[in-house]
Amino acid sequence: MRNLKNILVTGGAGFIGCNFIRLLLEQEPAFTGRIINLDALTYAGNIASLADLAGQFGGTRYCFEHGDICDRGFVDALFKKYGVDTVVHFAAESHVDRSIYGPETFIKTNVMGTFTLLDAARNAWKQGDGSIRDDVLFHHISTDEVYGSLGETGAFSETSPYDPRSPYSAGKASSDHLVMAYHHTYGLPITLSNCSNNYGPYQFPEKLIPLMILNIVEGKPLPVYGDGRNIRDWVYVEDHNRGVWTILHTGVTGEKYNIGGENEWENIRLLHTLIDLVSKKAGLDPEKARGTITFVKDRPGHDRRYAIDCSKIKRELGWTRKVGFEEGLAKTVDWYLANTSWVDGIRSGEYQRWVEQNYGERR
Ligand code: NAD
Ligand code: TDX
Repeated sequence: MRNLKNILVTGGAGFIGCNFIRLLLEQEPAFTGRIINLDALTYAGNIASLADLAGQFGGTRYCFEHGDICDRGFVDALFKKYGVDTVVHFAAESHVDRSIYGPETFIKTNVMGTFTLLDAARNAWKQGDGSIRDDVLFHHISTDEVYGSLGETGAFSETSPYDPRSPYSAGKASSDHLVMAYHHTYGLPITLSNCSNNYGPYQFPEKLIPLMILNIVEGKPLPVYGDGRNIRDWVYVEDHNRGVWTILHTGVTGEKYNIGGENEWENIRLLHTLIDLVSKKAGLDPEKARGTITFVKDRPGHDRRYAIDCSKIKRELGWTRKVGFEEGLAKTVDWYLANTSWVDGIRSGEYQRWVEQNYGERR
């Protein structure tokens, strides 16, 4: 069992990262250490997602550092300033459509940013004899998309070959290889997890589930790519983060673990389920919403099906999912219906203006 004291969480202002920080500070009494949240506050980062926690734990158990993971001097200084012994690396450009429109940022952040963090960790954790401390850990968060696209049957296991097909997944695949290379070449203590599609509170409303929830409420068109029969394996964000926490504690150094929901849905079927749920909760007519479903041009290189075989983490580390899809979707819809100011802040540009006034235009 590792004893984690000073955890550098990168991308902690994003969807999964902010839920991870909440999980540790609010729900894990076993965690008594400190979290340093390093985030560049790109369009996807929202420090408002953690405003209440900053008030409660700020300065002692939670610190926010605004900066770029590609900035080596800045990252080196953070390792020194906080005596970082653990890195949980969420920071990334994460939206496949944006990677098709503009791949360069994806390569910078996802590949060069990961390299910069790995090399800074190697340097900070090096001992006098050149070896690396064994009481430290670099955990890398990755995705099922590195494995490519499945046919009608089968699931990705940890030994499935890598076959990324978008600039996003190619960058994530490169970062996974760098993490493994730093372990094998330099002895950096690492663990790695590849997770399927997450859903839950605080997800930026460009991703399928929050986008559809908000568009249903607002009576806007519901854009379905291609024939709508692509399949994703959905896991509630808290279950993913519990898996990460389990790996941090008990995962074997040098190993990778798949995390998934064992919960496959065709996009179009999921959309009909969301229409029923949102309409019921918001008092809307589901048939009217169904009339706004719009089949649009397909995403180039659109992966047909993802499914994760997560038997390794279940068998070896005892992780299991706690939140069923019906419960998770209901919680998610409730959260978006209740937190309209969080959504409005993003959509109105007000939040971005606030970031620029308070933090300057770093990126
Ligand atoms: P997100 O886009 O919501 O958040 C990413 C965060 O990283 C943001 O806060 C952003 O400001 C920050 N960031 C981006 N570039 C940065 C940089 N150069 N320096 C510092 N911070 C930077 O993403 P997410 O959905 O929370 O995903 C988090 C991680 O999980 C990513 O590595 C992603 O590949 C992986 N992942 C996501 C999913 C999913 O379904 N969302 C599934 C599997 C894996
Ligand atoms: O408007 C839409 N219409 C649509 O049909 C959007 C935004 C998406 N889709 C489809 C594309 C996918 O088949 O829905 C599916 C899910 O799309 P996204 O939410 O963009 O997720 P995906 O491309 O599957 O990638 C996600 O899961 C793996 C995350 O964004 C990644 O960061 C993660 O690694």
